Amino acid sequence: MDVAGLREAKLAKKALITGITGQDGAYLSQLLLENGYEVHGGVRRISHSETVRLVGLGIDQDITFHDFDLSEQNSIVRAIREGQYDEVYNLAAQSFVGSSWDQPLYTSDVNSMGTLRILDAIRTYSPHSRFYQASTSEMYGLVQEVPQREDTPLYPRSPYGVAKVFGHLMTRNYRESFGLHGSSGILFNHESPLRGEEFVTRKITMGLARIAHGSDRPIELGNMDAKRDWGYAKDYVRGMYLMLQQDEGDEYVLATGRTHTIREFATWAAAELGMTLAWEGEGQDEVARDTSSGKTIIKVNPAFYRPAEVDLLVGNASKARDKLGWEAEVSVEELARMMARSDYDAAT
Ligand code: NAP
Ligand code: F7E
Repeated sequence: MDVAGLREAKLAKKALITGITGQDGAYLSQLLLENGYEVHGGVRRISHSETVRLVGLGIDQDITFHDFDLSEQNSIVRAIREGQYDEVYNLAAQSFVGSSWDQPLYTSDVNSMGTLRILDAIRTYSPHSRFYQASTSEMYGLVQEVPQREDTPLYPRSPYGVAKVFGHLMTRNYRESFGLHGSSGILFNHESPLRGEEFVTRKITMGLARIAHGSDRPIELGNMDAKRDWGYAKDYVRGMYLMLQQDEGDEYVLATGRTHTIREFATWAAAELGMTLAWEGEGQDEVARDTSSGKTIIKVNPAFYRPAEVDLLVGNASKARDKLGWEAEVSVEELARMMARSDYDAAT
């Protein structure tokens, strides 16, 4: 039976996605709709992005939206009790690590207690629902092992990371205590043209697009020595979906297994727009210039330094490969070029 037939015969699976207005929410919605799901999304009244990403993918009309806030117990209970979903994907979060030092209480409430509110609503009102928790490589923080695997000790370095550890362990606890089908995806950084503009990759590609269109204003960045394992968000939402199709809930790392500096990412993205970056100087004096125009493209602004850094992340996704058949398909260089091209085209 095709997707339309499934929906008409009311045989389609029903999923709730929290954080549906975000990057991953948009791509996961698209994937679930392609697989014949009835997709519901939790949206807060004060949404930053509203449905702009879903409109961009042309799928906003195919989704049922509900008022939903992770800090509001009633909205969660109502959604879970009335929805009786087959699958619940908890992607909502205060997801920007940098802001988590300025808003530690809010970040903790939303990212940790918000997760517990959903878990407990599922346990009480809809125990058949399968649950996905958006865990993160930020939980490894000051890394205790390289590369990081599911059983690598956790050492978060930000209020964001600490709060996500709570959600991660609570998901494990509800699985072990109450037999809930709960899975945590420990996802390493994943990006796309839909990435939030405050994250370093998108900040770079939007800045490069602006410069390629004639601006003389350099991009200002903080710590450029950090190394990240960057993949493509569309690959990663496929991994989330696969986790909930398994017989049992579990924990899985999703990563590419390669790590790169911010300089490398910027150099690839700039090349896509015809710029060749040469890096000069050190620390706060470091700059990147375009060798043909001589223009300064990137410079350091210490205002973007963080109180504590995560210097190196690189994941080992062999469990996801062996058990889910999952692998990252898009390389970081392709990703950097894709994002730069998308931002350049959008700015014309
Ligand atoms: P994102 O683009 O920042 O989206 C976050 C979503 O959470 C948005 O839809 C936002 O809604 C929603 N949200 C924020 N506060 C909320 C609240 N109090 N109640 C309900 N919804 C709320 O994040 P993403 O990159 O798609 O990431 C998805 C999830 O994966 C997040 O939990 C993130 O922490 C986690 N994660 C991301 C990465 C990554 O590299 N992208 C890696 C590991 C884990 P508004 O539109 O209202 O702002
Ligand atoms: O920073 C450095 C910054 O903000 C990456 C979230 O999706 O992935 C994301 O968190 C690195 C850091 O991502 C700037 O100090 C330098 O070392 O792009 P980011 P993140 O902090 O890794 C994880 C896995 C998540 O779970 C999170 O939700 O880049 N950096 N200069 C900068 N970062 C930003 N944002 N802006 C700068 O100007």
